[in-house]
Amino acid sequence: QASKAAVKLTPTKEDYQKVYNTIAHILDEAEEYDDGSFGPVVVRLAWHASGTYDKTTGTGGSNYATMRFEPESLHAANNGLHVGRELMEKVKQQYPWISYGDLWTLAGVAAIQEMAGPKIPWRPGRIDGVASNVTPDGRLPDATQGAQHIRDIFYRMGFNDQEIVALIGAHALGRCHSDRSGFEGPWTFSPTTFTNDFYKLLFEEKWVWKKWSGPKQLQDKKTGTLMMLPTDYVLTQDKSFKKYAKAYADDQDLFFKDFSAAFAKLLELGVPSQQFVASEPWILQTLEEQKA
Ligand code: CCH
Repeated sequence: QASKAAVKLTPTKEDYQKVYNTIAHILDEAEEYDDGSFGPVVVRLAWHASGTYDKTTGTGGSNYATMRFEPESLHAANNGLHVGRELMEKVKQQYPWISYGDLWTLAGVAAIQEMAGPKIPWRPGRIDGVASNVTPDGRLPDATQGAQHIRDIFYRMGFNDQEIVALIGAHALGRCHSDRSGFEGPWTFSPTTFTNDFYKLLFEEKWVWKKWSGPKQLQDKKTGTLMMLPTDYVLTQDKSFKKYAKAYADDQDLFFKDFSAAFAKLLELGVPSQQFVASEPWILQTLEEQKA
């Protein structure tokens, strides 16, 4: 009995690749959901699980997966993420040895890679915390605000302007839901494919304020079907942010490289390095690559 448990105490890279594969298949079982993929909501789960990090106190981040607990699960910023958490519960049942923090961040990696994004280096080592580890409300960005707020929030995590702009490019994926955040609509025409279209559209389209009773958001003048949050639009207005946003609009390879580095860093925030099983992060393979 003891030896059986010991086997699963040291899962290998191959074991995590199996979890990745299970997640990748589940992301696609979404015929009735949004744009046909759970990928975007799972990327958001990984981000909100990690983005609570505060470098000054060393609290928050993906280590303890505290979004499982109230009140963090009920924080307004996390509205709708129960969809992602419930999906991951199915995976957890199949691989009970994985920690929630590892599971959610690995799901973010699988979602980005399976939606044709860059490879995201990742390694396991997060442990499950308890309810008293939950972080206070207000650590995640508020989309109604401006450049100062974005800097306050992301500098607190230890990111610079370039990394901030790269990370927000994840808004190439998914959409806003009026019953979750109050905002409505997708940022791009291909919300289940990872591209640099978010930046291209920011600069190429003319953006006007949407006339509606909901929160202030922008819509593209031409079709009226795409949206930008006030915080997204700031990337074209703030001089330092604009420099990077323009560079990513012009060069998808540069965006992929910088997004990969910043997202990998985000997913490890708050995890004590001695907890990591491997000295260097791993590159896991896409389903497509494994067929070859
Ligand atoms: Fe985001 N995001 N995000 N975001 N986000 C929303 C949806 C997604 C902000 C606000 C919102 C990042 C940064 C920011 C995703 C990934 C990232 C929504 C709509 C709001 C509001 C939620 C809803 O209604 O369902 C703000 C503000 C910032 C920073 O200033 C970063 C960083 C990432 C990841 C690296 C993804 C993906 C979505 C789509 C989710 C879905 O369900 O389709």
